[in-house]
Order: sequence, then C-alpha cells, then structure tokens
Amino acid sequence: MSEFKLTTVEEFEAATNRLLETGAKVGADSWQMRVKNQTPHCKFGESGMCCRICSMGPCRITPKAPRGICGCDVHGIVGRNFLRFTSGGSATHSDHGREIAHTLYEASADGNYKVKDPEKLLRLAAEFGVETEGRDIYDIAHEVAETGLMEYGKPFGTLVFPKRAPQHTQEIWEREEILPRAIDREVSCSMHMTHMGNSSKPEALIRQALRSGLSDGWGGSMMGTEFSDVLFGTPKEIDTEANLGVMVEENVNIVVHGHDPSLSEMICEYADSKEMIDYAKSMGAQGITVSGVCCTSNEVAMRRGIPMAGNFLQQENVVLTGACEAIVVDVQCIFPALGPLSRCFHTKFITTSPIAQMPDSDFIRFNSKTAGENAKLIVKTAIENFKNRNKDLVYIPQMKQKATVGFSVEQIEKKLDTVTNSHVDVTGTMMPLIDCVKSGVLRGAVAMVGCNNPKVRPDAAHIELMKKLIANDIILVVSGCSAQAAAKAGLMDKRAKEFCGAGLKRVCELVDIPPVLHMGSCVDISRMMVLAARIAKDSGWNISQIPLVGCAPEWMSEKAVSIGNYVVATGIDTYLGVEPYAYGSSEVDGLLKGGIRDWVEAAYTVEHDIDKLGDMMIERIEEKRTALGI
Ligand code: XCC
Ligand code: SF4
Repeated sequence: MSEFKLTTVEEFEAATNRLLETGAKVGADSWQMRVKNQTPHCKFGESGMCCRICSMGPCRITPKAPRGICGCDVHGIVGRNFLRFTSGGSATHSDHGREIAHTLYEASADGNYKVKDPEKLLRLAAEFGVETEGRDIYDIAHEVAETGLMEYGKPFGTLVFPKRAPQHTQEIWEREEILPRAIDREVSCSMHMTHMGNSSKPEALIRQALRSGLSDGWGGSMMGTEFSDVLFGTPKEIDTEANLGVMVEENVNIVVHGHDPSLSEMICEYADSKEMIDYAKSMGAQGITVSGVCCTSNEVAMRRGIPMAGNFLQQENVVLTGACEAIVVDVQCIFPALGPLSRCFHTKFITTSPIAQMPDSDFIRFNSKTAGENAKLIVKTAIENFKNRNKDLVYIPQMKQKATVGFSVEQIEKKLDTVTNSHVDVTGTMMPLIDCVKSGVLRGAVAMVGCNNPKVRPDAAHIELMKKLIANDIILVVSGCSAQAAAKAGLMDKRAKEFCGAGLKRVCELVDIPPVLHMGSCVDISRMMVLAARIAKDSGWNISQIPLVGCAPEWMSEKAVSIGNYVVATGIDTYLGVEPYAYGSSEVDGLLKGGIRDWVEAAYTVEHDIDKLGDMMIERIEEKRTALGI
C-alpha cells in the first residue's frame, strides 16, 4: 500500500479558515459572511411562486391569493420561471460557443489563433457539408466557423449536431417536438412564451425548457467544445496538480478565471516566454506561475497541464493568499466580490470582456485581433505588481494533489484501443468499455458535473459521492467544478484506484486511468453526450438503457439547469442535490420528477441527503442492468 492519501474536506475547510483570518485582518468581506446575511432565503423565490414579468405585479401566490392579477395560477408562474431560468443558461453557454466560433473565423496561419487540430476541423467540415478537397485549411476553418455561426439564427430546419445522436433519440426529439431549431430561436422563443399573456400551461413550458436545453447541449455548447478543440487542440492525457498549493510564493502568480479559453491560452503562452520570465526575474520573482479557477482552469488544465488553484467557492481564497498578483477573468461565475476583495490586497482584478464588466476592476478589453498584445500587457501588469505585495499577508496553504486529466472522447477511445483483446477488431469503438459493463466488472457510470453552492457543504457532496460510487465499481466522468473538487481531493491521481471496488480497480490498472475522468469544462458536457451516443451505437442499447446517470449535487447556476434539461432530454436520469426553483407547483415539480419520463425516457430526482442521493443512483444503475439482463 502506498502512502497515498486523499485530502479531506475538513482539511480544505481548515485552510479556508486560516485564509479568512487574513481576510479579517484587512477587513475583507467573504461569501461565508454574506451567506449569513442572506439566510433564510425568501420562500416565494425559492419555490418559484413569485412573478414579476409584468408591472401589474409582482404577484406572489399564497393560499389567500391563489392567482396573480392576470389570473395566472401557481403552475403557470413556476413553469414560466423555470423556462426563463433554463434559457438564461442556454443563452450563456451558447453565446460562449459563438465567441469561440468567431475566434475560429479569425484564425489565420500568421495570426494570434491557429488551427491546432486540422483532423477535427476536417471531420466537422464533413458534418457541416463544407467542401475540403484541395482547399487551404484556413479557408475551410472560416467556412466551418461561418456555418457554425449560421446555426444560431438559421431560419428553417433544425440543428446539425443532434444528428450525432442515435436514431432512437432523434425520433424521440421529433415526436415530442423538442428537436431544437436555431440556437438563438430557442432562447428567443422561451422569452416570448414567458412574456405576460402567453403560455401558462406547464406541459408547454417544460417542453420548451427541454428544447432550449437541447439547443445548448447539442448546439451552442457542442460548438464551443468542438471549435475550442480545433483552435487549441483536442485534450489528451496530461498530468497536472490541483488546490491552492499550486500557487508559488516566490513567483509572480497569475490566476485565470472564467470560461472562455481564448484569453487564457494567450496568457499561458506569454507567461511561458523567456522574455516574460526574465522580466519577472528582474522584478525580484523567481518565475511566473499561471493557475486557474473554474472552467477557464479546466480548459487550460486539459490542454496544457496548467494547475487548478480551485473551483467556484474557492475564488476568493486565491486573493486571500496575499500572493496573487493578478486575477484575470473572462466570462461567467465571477464573483463581483473580487473587486472590493482585491482592493484589500495588492491584487489586480482584471476584467477583459464586455460581457462581464465589474466595478473595482481594471478593464483590459480583449479581442481576437489584439489578443497577443492584450495578453502581454496583462502578464506585464502582473509582473510589475509583484513588488507591491505585502509580505506579512502572504500565506498559501501547502495543499495540493496530483491529477491526470484530458479525457476527451478521442482520448478515451485511444485508451480503450490499448486493451482490445477480442477476436473481432474493435479498435476505435467503445466495445472494451461496454464489455466491462456487460460482464459486471464495471456496474455503470455516473456523469457528475456542476458547481458548488453554499446550500451544500462545499465539495463534500461531490467528493463523498465519488468515493461511494467508485467503491461500488461505478466509474465517473466529470467536468466543471465537480472535476476540480475531485482533483483537489486526489481522486484524479491514478493511485486513487486503491479506493475502488475490485472491478473498477482492475479496469483502472489495465487501461491506466484514474477512476474519475476529467472531461473538461461545463460546455464539455457536450463531450459526455457524444460519449453516451457512441456507447449507445456500439452497444445497440438506447441511451436511456445504458447503466449511466447524471448528477449535479451542488449546482447553482442557470447554466446548470440548462445542462440538466439536455441531459434528461437525452435520456439520462439526473440527480440533483439542490432544488430548482420549482417545488411551488405540484404540476411542474411532478413533470420534472416524473412526467417527462413519458416523453424522453428520463427524469429528475432531487434529494438533499447526499448519502441517500448516492444510494438512489446506485439503485437506478442496478435497475438498468436488470432491465438489460446483464
Ligand atoms: Fe460555474 Fe463552469 Fe458551475 Fe463551476 S460548474 S460554478 S457554472 S464554473 Ni459548470
Ligand atoms: Fe402578476 Fe400576471 Fe403580471 Fe405575473 S404576469 S406579475 S402573475 S399580473
């Protein structure tokens, strides 16, 4: 037995408490304090029963006032709120995808952005019907990008990527009228449907919520993933590290945070240049360390092995170390608190996107044409800030774990190719994995994703569930802040196989993988959809028959609900640890937790008791196995 040990949530919390002491010294605010001021939360909001979509309201539903002024009942109000919540998420992911498509459109042989994975570009060209014969790779890239951009607003027909789904799934989407049309149209249509005086029928609203979700998962997010791979490379297995201990006291620390890899890729590039390292040395540092928070971190970890400083609820901790010269953000999941917090330290809080502008930040407007200069300026600004550190405030918790990441579908396939031993050639298929599931060596898989939320003890749900599942021979594919929780705990270290059941342990040894596979950022949940589609095709099972469930135990964002909707609509049961704002309506709640199963062969389960949530997932996986007769 090696000395390998997982890091516990108690250890995370002790480190955080120590950092909060630094915060107290400088008069900093923290989310831990703000939570106290915000609880208990408003029950009308939490149950979805407050409507403020017209100025006759706001209307709140109570036993004495069962209808809003327009006569809308609680089911209509909750349903509309749910649909708007979903569409906020679809819009956000999809607009991220659009930004990447624009970056691809700008790519050129001598520009800031180049095509790093031409093979994937050619595959996409074939899918989009773009001519490739005898053409320059950049001409192809531009036409693929443009075709992708057209998916956002095409006037007729439905999206291209859903054709990647198995026939059965596509038929469901058509039958249920939830096959997404143009990406933007689904968001617009959701806003239209929820305007005063339109839909108040729960079925109609939930159907549109599923369609809007699908336009994200099989549209905008998928675009974001694929085009990022073309530009920055499809992730391959790579070693990295996770948790605050990746920051180096003697170095200039730059932390990248947000979601869009275009900026962070450039920053990593410059921070690694001799010119910048020499400059850092001339300023008294020993070097430059770039680390990440949230999904930007996942993007650069998967492609470059850049270490992960932490996930969502750890973003303030990065500044609290007193050793962060710059926290550079692009879009999404950025606490506005970072502005005032940075002012308590020497840290520069640098915003870069017109989409995410915040008070108390330095705004360096980033765009693909000036990307190189922007990134250089940011790196220089951080270096020049090193001398302003208050040494008395510096404390970096010496806590980190090794992680092996980079499990794109392509990488998983390559890994499986190393263990094909059947008489029939199964190279390039998911058959080795399917065989393990059939034989019971692996019981199944859980796709665990999503955020942290102070409503759940941060990271504890992710980590405890993962430990329980791998002990039961269930493999995990993870993304987003769930992935970072796993990495911080040590569950992405290959030695974590020690904590698996005998079957999964054997698989980890043979295939040489950790039991928890990092598939990327939140838009990369589209990779999981592709993986599920591949497994369904190779096994002959429908997606809903695969012993696979989705889980977001600590989710918080609108994006997470959009994700949940497309995962469920793809036929994968989804388990949540936090209620969506929908329990105020028995009809909406009933649809989400049961009724939609008649449409899409899957539904939601919400359970606050995390251990129970784990039992329910295991039970569901076993039910699916029994139904398959395996
Ligand atoms: Fe944001 Fe993607 Fe959630 Fe993490 S997991 S808090 S959405 S960074 Ni998507
Ligand atoms: Fe009230 Fe109806 Fe207006 Fe909503 S739409 S605020 S329920 S009057």
